[in-house]
Amino acid sequence: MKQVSQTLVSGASAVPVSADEGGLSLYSDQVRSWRENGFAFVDGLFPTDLIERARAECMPLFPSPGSPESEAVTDYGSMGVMEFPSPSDAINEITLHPRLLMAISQLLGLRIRDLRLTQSEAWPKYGHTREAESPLDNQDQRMHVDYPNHTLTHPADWDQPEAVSILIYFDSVEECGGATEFVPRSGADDPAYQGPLVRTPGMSGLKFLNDRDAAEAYLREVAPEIARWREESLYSKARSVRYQPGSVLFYRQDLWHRGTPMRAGAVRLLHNITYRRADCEWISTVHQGWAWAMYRASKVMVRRLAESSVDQRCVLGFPAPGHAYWTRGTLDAVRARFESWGMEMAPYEAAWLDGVDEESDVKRDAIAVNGAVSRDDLLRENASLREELNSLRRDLDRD
Ligand SMILES: O=C(O)CCC(=O)C(=O)O
Ligand SMILES: [Fe+2]
Repeated sequence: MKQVSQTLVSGASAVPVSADEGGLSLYSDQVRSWRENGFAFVDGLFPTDLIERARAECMPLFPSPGSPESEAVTDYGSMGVMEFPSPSDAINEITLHPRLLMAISQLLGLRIRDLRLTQSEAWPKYGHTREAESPLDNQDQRMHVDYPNHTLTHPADWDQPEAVSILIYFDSVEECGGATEFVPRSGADDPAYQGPLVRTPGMSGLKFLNDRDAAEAYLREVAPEIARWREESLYSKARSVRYQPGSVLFYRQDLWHRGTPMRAGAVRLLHNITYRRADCEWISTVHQGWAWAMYRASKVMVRRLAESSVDQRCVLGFPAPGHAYWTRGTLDAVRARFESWGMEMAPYEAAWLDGVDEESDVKRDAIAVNGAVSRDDLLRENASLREELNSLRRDLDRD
């Protein structure tokens, strides 16, 4: 069978910072590719030195490739070390980078302040010299979708995307191997994407297995139809990313994809990020929650929050200027908490003053209540008109 999976997709350049594109990050064909085919693979979104800095800050905190400690790493993740807010300033900067936020805002068609961060973790994947010993090994992943451990529900209809999943690479595929594979959605009739997306290990009564060979052998035994469909509609349609330092794969929680084996002795740093729509509360925050880090001696979270822009704070759940949370009391209290860290309260003050000048909340409430009263009146009037009509009909019948 022809393995289309060998097709490497190269990154298409993001909108350069200097270009006069109204501050956008992605071109419209990249947005269209994400919305229709489920992915956009982009280079040049971040400054090169930021990517280099992130790698340099992260790698000393992880086992070196080839070491016995690295051989023992067989699963996803950084064991909490590089979750947001992480000890790497560059990783935190990438997580909240204005160019990234703009790209996500374009993909979801929402204002940046209507996005929420739910995941940010950088982690190393090591190429091992030995074969996978466990069916849970992460080296050669089974084809999967990410939603089952991100949302309490199932992704909404394809045209109503709720979240953007992101992989950022810091190395090159030539050096490391381990190109992520994904299955582009070819249209509304693509057999790979006829929902519900439950024909995968860990779902609908199937055992959870991570390793591709183990997972597919198990499916061939207990659910041969599913195994056949996965072979024909997923694996044989997969494409791989020709990643370079700074490449970004924008995908979705309902896009089929998988990690593939690394070159023995190599290490690849990957940064997973997820943003959701603010109103999709069923998509959980994967980590501890941002406030939990406030007590760390490094003050990494306090500093990050104080120095962030209004939009960056919003994506962490901090109330936007004009939000009902802000009162004279909360403005003063939040200022007292963060003033020595340099938090700029002017935008919140200004919006609050504007709100006080315009119609007050009390007045707005009164209008809403009056609206409801007149709706009731209309219903009553309708009922009495109906009654009148019926009585006229009765009179006519009698005549
Ligand atoms: O390792 C990879 O290339 C893909 C990782 C992945 O699928 C995931 O983190 O959900
Ligand atoms: Fe995944």
